Amino acid sequence: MKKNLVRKLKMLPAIVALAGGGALVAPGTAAAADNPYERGPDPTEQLIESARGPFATAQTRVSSLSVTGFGGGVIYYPTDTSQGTFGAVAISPGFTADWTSLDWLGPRLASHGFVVIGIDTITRLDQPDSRGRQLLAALDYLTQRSSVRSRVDASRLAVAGHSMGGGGSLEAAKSRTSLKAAIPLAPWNLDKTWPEVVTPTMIFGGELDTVAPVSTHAIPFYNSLTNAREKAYLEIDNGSHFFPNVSNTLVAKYMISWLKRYVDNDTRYEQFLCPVPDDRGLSDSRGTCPGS
Ligand code: 9J3
Ligand code: ZN
Repeated sequence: MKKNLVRKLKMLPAIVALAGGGALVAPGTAAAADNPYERGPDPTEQLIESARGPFATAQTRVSSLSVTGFGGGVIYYPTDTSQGTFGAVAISPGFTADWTSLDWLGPRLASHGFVVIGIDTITRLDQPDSRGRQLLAALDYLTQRSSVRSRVDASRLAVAGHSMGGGGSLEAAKSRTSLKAAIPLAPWNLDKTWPEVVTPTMIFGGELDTVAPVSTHAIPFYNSLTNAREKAYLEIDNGSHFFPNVSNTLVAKYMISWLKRYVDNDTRYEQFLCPVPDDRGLSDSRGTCPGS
């Protein structure tokens, strides 16, 4: 189910105004260079949709035996040390799953200039509140004790997760308001109301999810984020509960954009987030962009 044309028509006046002339400022030059957290080249749609971003990456396994508060996992990081530190994101899988269920996201996000820690949970049956605490424990491990701690900016951290891990990412943002971004994917939680979250939050739902139906999970969660500084809801057309478990260009391009915009304060990515995305492949999209 689509709803694209209306938005394109709404943008017509802006297109006409641009075509009508006047000097246009080249994007991403002077103002962007003032941002110390900006990493990588001026983005294009092609860049954020491609299988890999501009940074070479490496990965290192974290044994469950070497950590407390979460179940270990895998760290993915840009190998470049010439540009200062990077922001970071911790990602939790869903009920009964482990990190391998989401591991396509590791190199994909890291290659755009983020340190990623994909976690295994202590047990596969851990509930969302526990997954939220484990995401925070993983971020603390990453920034304080891990072998890549010197590569990470501990003041610019984010969380994400699938299903109960997505519910966990809301729990984490609720309890640690300093987080810069949260991205629940097909989130599942018994708590339906998230007014405590102030972190910019982008929720992905699957249109046909029968495990965490958007009507009782993602959409009420989105609606309840009344105090989030920014929020968005993107619904994968025909998506099942398991859309995050295989490489998905829409998930990647908007996760990258949200992390860039709110972890790196990189306004060069605003163009992909506002107006609210209307790609083919989205059955619904909502957000706090002006006019949305
Ligand atoms: O993490 C998930 O996939 C949660 C969905 C689920 O199985 O909830 C029912 C207990
Ligand atoms: Zn609540």
